Amino acid sequence: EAHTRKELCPSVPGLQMSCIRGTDLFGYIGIEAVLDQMRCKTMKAGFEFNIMVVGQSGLGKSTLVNTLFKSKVSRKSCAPDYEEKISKTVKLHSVSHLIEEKGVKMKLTVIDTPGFGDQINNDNCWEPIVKYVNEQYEKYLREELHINRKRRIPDTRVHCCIYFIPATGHRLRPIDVEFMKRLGKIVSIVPVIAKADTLTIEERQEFKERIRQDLAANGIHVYPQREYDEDPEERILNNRIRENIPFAVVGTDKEHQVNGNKVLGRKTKWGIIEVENVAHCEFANLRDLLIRSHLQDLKDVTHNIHYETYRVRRLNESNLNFSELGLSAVPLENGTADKCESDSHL
Ligand SMILES: Nc1nc2c(ncn2[C@@H]2O[C@H](COP(=O)(O)OP(=O)(O)OP(=O)(O)O)[C@@H](O)[C@H]2O)c(=O)[nH]1
Ligand SMILES: [Mg+2]
Repeated sequence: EAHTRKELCPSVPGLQMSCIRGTDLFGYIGIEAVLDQMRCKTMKAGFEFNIMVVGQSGLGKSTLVNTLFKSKVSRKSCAPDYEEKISKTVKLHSVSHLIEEKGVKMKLTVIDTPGFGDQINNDNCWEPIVKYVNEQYEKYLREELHINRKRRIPDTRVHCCIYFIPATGHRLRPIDVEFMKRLGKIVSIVPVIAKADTLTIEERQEFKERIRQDLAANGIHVYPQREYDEDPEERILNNRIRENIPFAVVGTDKEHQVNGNKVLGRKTKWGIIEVENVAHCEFANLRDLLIRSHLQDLKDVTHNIHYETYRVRRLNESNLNFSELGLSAVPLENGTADKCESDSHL
């Protein structure tokens, strides 16, 4: 009893709660087994991860996504036909794949945005993208508000948007600023310097520094955002990522022999650029952020911050008038989501 700490529960005023630590217990209870139960459930159900790539044509978007997931999850453009070449608008294209690794199933959806920034006049070329992102929130909101809710609402919300900055070595271009300013408010943006093998190490460092200055000067918030760090430990980890952003990446779909090992790389006349070698480029940092350390956080931020902001705005707008939200199972109007070309490879 002497060890039992009594404190007030901050979330419920007046309620007293005692805190009993492991060392104070008479014996083993087995609470920790809940972790195995969660693991089992996640393994059975699998999870969804939706990633969007944005950037001018030919910056290596498809190659990078294929490199990230070590498979052909995004089709590389091979000599687009004339029709495609002169496409006047940004057309969204989503492809889903079921990837399984050690029994864990992930439904990966890659949303490609061909045509972004490819026109002579790029005014408002972000609009179809903003529209798509919001439509996925709207879809989710409608599902949530249904009286008979699905046990698991299909999640098509964009969990992460990789924005490709061309390796010019100068600064951010107006189109980069305009896009990230708008999209940064509704989705988690991870900017990358595309085809970084075209810059020297000094050029790369200076370019990165200038981009960070431009992001700060224009009030652009990219992932991971400082205000959403949950504790000091996470802040230290995320500060390290923030100091390094944007990652200078290189993509490839070819393997080469280096010292007897097969490595993913780009073969040039003067040597092989190994994409996963941190001495060569920052692809590994990007992969670790998106998949190995922050995948769940990206999903949480999407749900708790971006979707929540949308939800609050929508419900305030409609003043809880559910019929206005179209809850009589009316399909979405003007939805690019529904119109958007969608292949499934499940
Ligand atoms: N030097 C260099 N070339 C790359 C890199 N990544 C891709 N490429 C090459 O760039 C060309 C275009 O790559 P894609 O991945 O099709 O580019 P994309 O951005 O998907 O192009 P669109 O689908 O037309 O928008 C291909 O020839 C790739 O081999 C890279 O990191 N460095
Ligand atoms: Mg492509």
